[in-house]
Amino acid sequence: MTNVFDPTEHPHRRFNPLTQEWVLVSPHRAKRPWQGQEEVADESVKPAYDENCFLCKGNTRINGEVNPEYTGTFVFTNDFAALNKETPSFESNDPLFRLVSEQGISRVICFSPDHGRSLPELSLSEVTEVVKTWKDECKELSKSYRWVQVFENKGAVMGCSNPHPHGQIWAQNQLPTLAEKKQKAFDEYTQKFGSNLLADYATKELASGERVVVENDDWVVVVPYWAAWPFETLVLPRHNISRMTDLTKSQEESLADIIRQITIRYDNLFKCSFPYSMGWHGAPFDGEVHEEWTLHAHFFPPLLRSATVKKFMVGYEMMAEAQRDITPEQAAQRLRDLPDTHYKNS
Ligand code: H2U
Repeated sequence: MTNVFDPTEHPHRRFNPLTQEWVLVSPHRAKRPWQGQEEVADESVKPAYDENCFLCKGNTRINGEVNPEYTGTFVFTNDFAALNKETPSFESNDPLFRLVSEQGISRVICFSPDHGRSLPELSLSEVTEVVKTWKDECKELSKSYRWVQVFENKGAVMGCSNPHPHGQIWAQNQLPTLAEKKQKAFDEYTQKFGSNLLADYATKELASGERVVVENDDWVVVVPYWAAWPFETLVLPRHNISRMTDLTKSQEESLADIIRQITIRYDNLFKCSFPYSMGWHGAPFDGEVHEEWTLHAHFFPPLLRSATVKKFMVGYEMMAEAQRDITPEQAAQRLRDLPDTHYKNS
């Protein structure tokens, strides 16, 4: 080992200013020889309709309700909702046994009636409709709830119970833990530097280009400097937008474009339907302006080396802090170099 620090070679920790947590980066470990399996591309064509799917149009859900013959997106209240608007108020403040009851609502959003095509396989206008539906849901739910969490779990490895393209929308009164952490981080940054943390970050990433994967006029996708998952990305606006409800018509379409660009590259990486958890964070709906907030999305994909070899957040991660081998810069380069056409269409 030389005496001159080389971030592409030497172990180091990087700071995540959003969660205010550190991640250990061990770049030299990515150079280990790989003798695991190399997989063949998944070229399977999934049927557009599955009679056993609870989310397909015209099918009966578990609670006996029949889905309409929908043609675009379709939103319904989760039949096994994690939150309920009728929950009675209650609070217990014993410092070791704190509890506070929560009111809310959980909805499911089907992205398309087509059972077999996920976001990267939908057209630009179909993904634009998904974005519009997210915005409409946020608009409606923000009248009653302070926090609206839009997210998608994709792939069985991420706990997704059904391959039909869908996501979820949960709304609640209290800020969940991660939202609260970000509020604190954004407040502290704005107080200290007089500007917006993620707007400053986007400007610096665009100037360097090192971690940029894709960009268009309104959005940029980067592998964040502090990424914990091997191919984690962060979607950021290039202009100030603090909430999903602020999107203009043209920003809805440019967002759909950037979502297609990143998810197509994800599928192309290991030539499979790339699993991830994705979700949106924007300013709380509390009547305040929140200039410290920037709307953004995280993609957290679990895969490391192939369609089946995933990164495990286990021993050291559970006991100490997140750790990664391939650097964020290497991950960005790999994603950036992939074709922008879905491998099934090329
Ligand atoms: P996930 O696969 O991402 O868990 O989302 C599917 C959701 O759909 C899940 O939360 C709901 C499940 O509760 N669901 C219904 O509400 N009704 C059904 O008939 C099947 C599944």
